[in-house]
Amino acid sequence: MVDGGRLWKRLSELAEIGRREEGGVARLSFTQEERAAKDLVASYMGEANLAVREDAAGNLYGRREGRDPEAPAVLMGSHVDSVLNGGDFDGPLGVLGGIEVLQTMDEEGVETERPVEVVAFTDEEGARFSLGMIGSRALTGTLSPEDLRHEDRDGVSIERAMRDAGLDPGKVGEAARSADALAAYLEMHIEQGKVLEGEDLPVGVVTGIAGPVWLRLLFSGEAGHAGTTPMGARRDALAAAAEVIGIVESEAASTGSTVGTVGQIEARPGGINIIPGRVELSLDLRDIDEAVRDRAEGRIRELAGEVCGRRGIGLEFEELQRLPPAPCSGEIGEAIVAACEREGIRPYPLPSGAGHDGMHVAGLCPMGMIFVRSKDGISHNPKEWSSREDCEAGCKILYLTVLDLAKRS
Ligand code: HGY
Ligand code: MN
Ligand code: MN
Repeated sequence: MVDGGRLWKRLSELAEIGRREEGGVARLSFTQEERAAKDLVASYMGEANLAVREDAAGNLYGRREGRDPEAPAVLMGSHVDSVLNGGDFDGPLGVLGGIEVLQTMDEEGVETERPVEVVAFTDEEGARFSLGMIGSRALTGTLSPEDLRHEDRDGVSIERAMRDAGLDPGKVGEAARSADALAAYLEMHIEQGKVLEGEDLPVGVVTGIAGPVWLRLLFSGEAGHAGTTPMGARRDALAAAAEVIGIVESEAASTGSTVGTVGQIEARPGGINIIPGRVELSLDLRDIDEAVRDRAEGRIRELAGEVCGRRGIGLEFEELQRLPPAPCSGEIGEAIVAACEREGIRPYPLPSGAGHDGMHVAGLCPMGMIFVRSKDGISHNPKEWSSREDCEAGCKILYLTVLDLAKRS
């Protein structure tokens, strides 16, 4: 069965790539840290006797053949890029867990009908270019030329970053695979919430993934002298933005299921004695129910327009990404439930508030996810942590589920 010690050792090794003083990790896409992480993962894939390849989008695959090399493959995956100061488990657990499953199969001489693969997707987080899931978009043939024009804070586009990383952005189409290449996609991931901890369960069965809308709000007022401009004569872009941030929080909270976050804010010119003339905000709005999310978005747009109208502030919305919620496959969910029951773990279904590559892969083949308990539900934070026992439990469920799916003809 899977070797939890080897999985834990590899998690610890990978976590040191991109380690920051504050204790978190920073492995942004198409940086040397992500490259180093993929090189280390490729070495683990070699130790598992997998056929290793990297596609035109930088997705790193390891493949183990089954009896029928033409059969659609069972694919496991996740990512090794991180957010700006992220934790050790978000992404790596799914990639290293998949390698552990395949290495165990190899060591135990397990024969499957289907080929089984594991992939480390390029740029799941979107931390650098505010797009995200670049690798799984490429896999599903949905990465567009305008997507590649997204820029990071230094004005470097995805296109340029790919070239600097030795990739040819004009060839990302070659990373696309057809629907008959894959039979199922399965991702093990940390829950990044508190539900499993509340249920005192090590793992859970994901029912669906909430759909995110990412927007950029641009407020334009008038820069002015902080000392000589009466309060009634200002067009303060930051004061308007502050009101809108409060609206985001109250409108999201009002539905009972929507989450709304303003994670980035930039005020210009940024002087202590200058009334801000321009402000840029990010908005991340999500719900497992698309209609509820879109109604909340409509209210936020309407109320923000009223605030800015009253204050004489210009307001523009720029859409960065919009994804529908992605339901998980019932058939794969049943296979995960059967694996939990076999391991004596109460099967517990729960939705994912976080986005994952499976949202895109679900467009190609049935998709399923296994969650592993997160301590205090913390993630995207150096304090992100899951126990070795829970990581091993999740990997056992992944192994049994993949074995079930891969033995089917
Ligand atoms: O943003 C997310 O939900 C994921 O962590 N990329
Ligand atoms: Mn993740
Ligand atoms: Mn994440």
